[in-house]
Amino acid sequence: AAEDGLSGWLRYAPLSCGRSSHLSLPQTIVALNTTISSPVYTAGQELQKGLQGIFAKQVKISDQTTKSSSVVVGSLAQYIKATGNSDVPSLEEDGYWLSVKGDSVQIVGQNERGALYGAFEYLSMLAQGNFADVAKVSNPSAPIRWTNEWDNMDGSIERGFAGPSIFFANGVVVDDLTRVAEYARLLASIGINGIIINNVNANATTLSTQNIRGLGRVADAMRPYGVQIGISLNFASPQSFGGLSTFDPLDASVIKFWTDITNQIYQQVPDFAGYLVKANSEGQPGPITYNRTLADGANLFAKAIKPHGGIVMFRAFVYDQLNESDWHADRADAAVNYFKPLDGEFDDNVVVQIKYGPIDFQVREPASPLFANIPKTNTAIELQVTQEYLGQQCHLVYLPPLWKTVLDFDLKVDGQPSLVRDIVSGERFKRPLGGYAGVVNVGTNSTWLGSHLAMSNLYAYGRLAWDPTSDAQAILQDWIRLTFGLNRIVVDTITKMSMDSWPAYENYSGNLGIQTLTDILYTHFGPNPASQDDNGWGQWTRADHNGLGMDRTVSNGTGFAGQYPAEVAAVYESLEITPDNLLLWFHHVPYTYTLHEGKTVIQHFYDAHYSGAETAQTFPTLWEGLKGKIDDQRYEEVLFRLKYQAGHSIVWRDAISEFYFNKSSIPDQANRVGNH
Ligand code: GCW
Repeated sequence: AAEDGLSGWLRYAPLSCGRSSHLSLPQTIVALNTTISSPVYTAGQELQKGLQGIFAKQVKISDQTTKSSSVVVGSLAQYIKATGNSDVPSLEEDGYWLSVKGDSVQIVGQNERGALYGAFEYLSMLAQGNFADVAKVSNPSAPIRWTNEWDNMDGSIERGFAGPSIFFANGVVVDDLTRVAEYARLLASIGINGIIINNVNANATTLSTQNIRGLGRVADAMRPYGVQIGISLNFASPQSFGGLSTFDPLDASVIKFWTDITNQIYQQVPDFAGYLVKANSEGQPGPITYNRTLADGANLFAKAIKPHGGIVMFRAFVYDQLNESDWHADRADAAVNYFKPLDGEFDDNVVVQIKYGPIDFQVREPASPLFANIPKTNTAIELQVTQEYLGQQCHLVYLPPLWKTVLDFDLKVDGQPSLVRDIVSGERFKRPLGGYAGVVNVGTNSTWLGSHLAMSNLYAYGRLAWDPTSDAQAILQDWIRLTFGLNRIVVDTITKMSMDSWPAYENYSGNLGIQTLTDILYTHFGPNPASQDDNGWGQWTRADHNGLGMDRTVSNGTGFAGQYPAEVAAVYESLEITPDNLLLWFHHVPYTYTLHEGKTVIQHFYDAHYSGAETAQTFPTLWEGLKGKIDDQRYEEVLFRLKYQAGHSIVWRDAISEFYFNKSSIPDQANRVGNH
């Protein structure tokens, strides 16, 4: 059963008989590339494994096309060569065409990676008991669909909740890369094409000769799945690691250092994807040390890597410590202040990687206004699969509904429709590059993320990066069927819990846009509303005896609302029309302020906390309805976590309610708070 965890949603569990008995399945698998590390070869193996697992049917693999009853998989070029048939719809990079007519199946990728994606799609249909004929083209929304792993060279993982690294231990790349290949398999099955394998708080020793050779081995393990690797860089490496006297990005010796390192990497990893850089942020070194701009810093790497075809993901998460006594100071302003003046100065192989909200992966944030402010720059959105502020995998929180509040948000740049998802795809501003970075932080735990149910977030991350218009619940249900089987009660129960989970977490943590209210100083886990204020981190709530919230208006506050295009800014500037769920993000109001929903702010806090905790109480009971309908091991492991969540939600409820009762001295109309 431990294997069940490792294979995630790629279990290929047997279908109950009735469903497939009359089915005619392909008799042969024709994989149009026999080279062992090629994605098309992998696709052939995967199809064989899938047909064996789902239908107990042994199917031969051949490289010769046959006339009938076969599944043919290959790139467009291989397909045309082998069949002479060029009648395939046009495809974009990494896209595929899937044609199923009974036992005659064609899977043609624009490239080999696309062919593998098509094979996974076909297997996903079969595993879900979907035997319909189809003829469909599927293209990704954006070229960059990467994960970021915050793995340290010593094997620990920053904000990782599933044990130590699968990549590194004791300062070097591990010897046994079995788990790395298995991870690549999962990633490929959801269309992920790149991975940054070390922490953005990067250690220069990743660049040692031994480790660069290690990168070669990691790339070899992931290449059969079409997953290209990249690394995070420490900006000061020329000095701290290379022994130079400087790391000034315009210095000739520094440029040579990075050019040499890049050449060494490409010798080991010819298809290396690129670099990720966190500079001048949270104590990390960067170009500003030398009075150079962030664009100078990004372009340093861009120029070194350009001849090899690589790209640079440059993080927009740059901010400074601030003084809370200044009512105009605002960390949320930082990204636009730093990056807007640089629009147009980044090389064309630089992508600015922007966290979804202006602060830091909170339970609710408005879309980062930076997406609207750098139209001459490639951008990507950074999402977090690892639940840093959202219960750290001890709580079930299905995240796509949260992500969609940002991806589907219309920033109305120049009065034109400007959905965030169309900005990061490159479409809105006609940019050549763009896409998605998801911080995942898988570990050696046999569930990958530390929790079986958390895997829906990883699955959905890939599916949304491929097609952000797809429905969060539909994606979830694909994942449930693939992971736990087709039983209707199982599907309905996990759907209900998951779809209820983010609203519940928001209810029992931070409401109305006040941020998560978790401890922000150390653990980022559990309630600690006081920790937001009285420090320089700038995640302030400004709660006092009369009211709370950050005044971010232009007229009276930090001016942040004015960073949005006019139509959006007008909404956030106005206390009257700001949506309730972002009220306290944009405005400082008394506890007695009446929301659109009719309650006061303080009563909403009380009610939401009781209602959120009540929802979490339903999870273990709902789950108990699945006993015997799924295997005991996963049943017990999930139940354990859901019980913890149910209890912890009460801790949250009481801590937050009492905190604001003590601040405000306003009684709860339902008499639940402050009565002990
Ligand atoms: O919120 C902070 C996290 C850090 C993280 C940082 C970042 C990797 O607490 O752990 O560092 O964000 O995103 O760079």
